[in-house]
Amino acid sequence: MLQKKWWHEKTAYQIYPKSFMDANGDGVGDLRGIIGKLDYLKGLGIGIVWISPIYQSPFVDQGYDISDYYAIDPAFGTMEDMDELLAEAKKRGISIVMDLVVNHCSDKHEWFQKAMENPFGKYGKYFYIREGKDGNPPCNWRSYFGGSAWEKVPGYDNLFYLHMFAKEQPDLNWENEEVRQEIYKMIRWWLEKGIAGFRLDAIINIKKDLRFADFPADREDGMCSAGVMLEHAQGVHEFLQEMKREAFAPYDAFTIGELFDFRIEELEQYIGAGGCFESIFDFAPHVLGGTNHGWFNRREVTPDEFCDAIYRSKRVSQDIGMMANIIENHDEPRGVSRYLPKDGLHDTGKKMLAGISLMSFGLPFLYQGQEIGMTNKQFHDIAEVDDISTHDEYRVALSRGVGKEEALARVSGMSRDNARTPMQWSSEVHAGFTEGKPWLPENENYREINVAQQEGREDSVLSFYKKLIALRTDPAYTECVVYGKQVPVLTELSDFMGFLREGREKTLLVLANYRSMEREAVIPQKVKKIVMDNCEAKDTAAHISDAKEGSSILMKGYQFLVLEV
Ligand code: TEU
Repeated sequence: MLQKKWWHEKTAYQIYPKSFMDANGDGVGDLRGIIGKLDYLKGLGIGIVWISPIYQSPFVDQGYDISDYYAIDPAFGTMEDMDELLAEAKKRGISIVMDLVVNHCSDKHEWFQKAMENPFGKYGKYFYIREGKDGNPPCNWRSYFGGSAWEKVPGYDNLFYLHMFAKEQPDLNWENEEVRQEIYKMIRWWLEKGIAGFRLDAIINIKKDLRFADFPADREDGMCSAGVMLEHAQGVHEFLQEMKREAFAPYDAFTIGELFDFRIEELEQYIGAGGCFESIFDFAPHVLGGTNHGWFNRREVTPDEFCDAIYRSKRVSQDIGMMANIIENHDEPRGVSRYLPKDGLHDTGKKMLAGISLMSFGLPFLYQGQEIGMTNKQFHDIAEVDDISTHDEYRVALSRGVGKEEALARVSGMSRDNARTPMQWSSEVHAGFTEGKPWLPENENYREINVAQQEGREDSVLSFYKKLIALRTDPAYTECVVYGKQVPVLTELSDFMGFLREGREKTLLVLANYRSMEREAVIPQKVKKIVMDNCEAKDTAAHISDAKEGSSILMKGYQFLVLEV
């Protein structure tokens, strides 16, 4: 039995601030834009908002390269705007979560600037600076964004600093007590201000394998992926527990870790009672189909794989803690474009996917635009892409002999820019996002897919999300939807997802037909009531609401049902 937490019953929402709402017409989203949309978020039923980085940044990696942790970047507004946002959110019962990017900072951060002036002084020890091998990097680790994870210290022939991401994102040396204390001080400063907590960026990376030694190469470039190094890094929990003790616990902060490459046997240490975080994102479906070679040779994910990944991760996690369910975020393609077969990419299919995500055990975490069913963007030329990671993956594809057009097609599907196009508020110019020129062009389909067009329409994707979210706080269902055990049923059916949510007093049966074909499903327990139906199938409602144990119901293509049994 999980210990209850204040956030368990909430629904969370991620804002990518550059692309959410632009209030001053400069083409970049801002804090005043967010303030103006708080009523919208409240109307949706959102209780927690995570905002991707809004700190001062040169934007080499869109704000994940921070040059001052105590300043708001002018592109987003001022500290006064931030204070107002916190106050206005509070009035509406919305908790604000910030992004904590402390594996690395920006090369424009004062610490790094001073470290480059004197790599052997105090600030040199804030980073990982090592001797190379005759002018070559100290070891063969590949950075996440391509190329060596080591870059030469300017002015030295054989001295390098470590950057697991871009070379403009030098890794902070967590082994240095002084660095850790600086970070904890900064965390406390923000919590003092009244934010509810943090999303912890790439946090597993803070512990390195301190031998800084080569591993077997996994690509023709002779380098090894960062994940290989992380498998050998020992002791991340000591850092994480210390950070919890010194920074988060005194404020009872909400913390949600972004973890890839962690050992599942250690889940308890992350989110169990006494774990270092409150929650972590469930990326089980997102890592499917990946290889060591890059995006260009990723495989498409089948509905069965998608469903199995969810079952598996719930089986392992639900007695330990609550993970956050996502179908997309600012690093991932749009979930509907990725997890729905082509013939399912319509409102019914989108509602089914929403239902699977929100009715599974976990904290629902929506990404801006997901609630209206925003889709991937069509890229016509690599020059239209902003994302640093997509450019690297494109180069990797070319280097493996893939032609230009084909390379673009292959990396487009995974591009992080799919999720970063402006939020589609209306069918007005630039989707109602800005009166200026958007920093990244909007998706061409904004006239068909936008908030204004869906608000107040009973059958819209947006309305379906609202109903799903409301179910979580409906006194009749909350215990069952939030805490009920998730038990798979009808697992013998392919392209089908069926599970029970067994609450103390109520049980819900969730069924999703992941195909365009009609098909039969055998009802394991007598149906008492239809709670949700994405087809609003009045013609068939009677045969479903009366279904007895062991009887079959006919489900339409991509139909999604929540039945009280
Ligand atoms: O992402 C961490 C991370 O591991 C990603 O690089 C991930 O592997 C990749 O995006 C999958 O496509 C975080 C942030 O979410 C991301 O936006 C940043 O670029 C990165 O950290 C560096 O801060």
